[in-house]
Amino acid sequence: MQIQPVLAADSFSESPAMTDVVVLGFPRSTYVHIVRLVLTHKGVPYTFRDLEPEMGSASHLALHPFDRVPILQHGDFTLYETSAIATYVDEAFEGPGLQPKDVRARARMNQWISSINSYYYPYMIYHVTHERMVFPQLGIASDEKVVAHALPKVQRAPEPITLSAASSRLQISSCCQVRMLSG
Ligand SMILES: N[C@@H](CCC(=O)N[C@@H](CS)C(=O)NCC(=O)O)C(=O)O
Repeated sequence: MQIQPVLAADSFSESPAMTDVVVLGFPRSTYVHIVRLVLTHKGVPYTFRDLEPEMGSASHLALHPFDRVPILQHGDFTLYETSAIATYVDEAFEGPGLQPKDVRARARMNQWISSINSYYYPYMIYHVTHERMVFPQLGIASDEKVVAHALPKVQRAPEPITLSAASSRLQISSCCQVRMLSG
């Protein structure tokens, strides 16, 4: 099954003269989707720059020393880490508030985001999705032992996360986004 990006690479892009917000990443990335969804929901126009050909290069590492995406540039301000970017976009721009005003609801949101990043994402993506979806697409043999080790860790999620190898990236994306928008 071919997974399409939630947003096309050039959707909502504007000419650089019209916006000083740039999202750098590659179109399939779950975390890049989250940043783009947040910007879209806030009504902030942005330019998307595909960093895939530059991943790991000196120019990429100068922007993100941990060799990841997304990266947000807003004028002369550069920021990485999806959660920090989402919070920044919410607080730096007009538009609908994305975070609960209630302090406990906001804490719960951050608990969920941190849990996804720390406990679920590595197993769901690196162990399940890569083995079942990415490796076969690249012609690399997948290892079901890795999947079998990861699934129980994913399934102990306190709220139901329906996991299928084909859609796990999108589900994680929507999980984080739903949490950001809740409350
Ligand atoms: N903690 C980072 C994680 C970002 C991340 O893992 N991004 C993936 C794409 S979804 C990436 O850059 N992968 C490149 C690689 O692993 O080489 C964040 O929240 O932004």
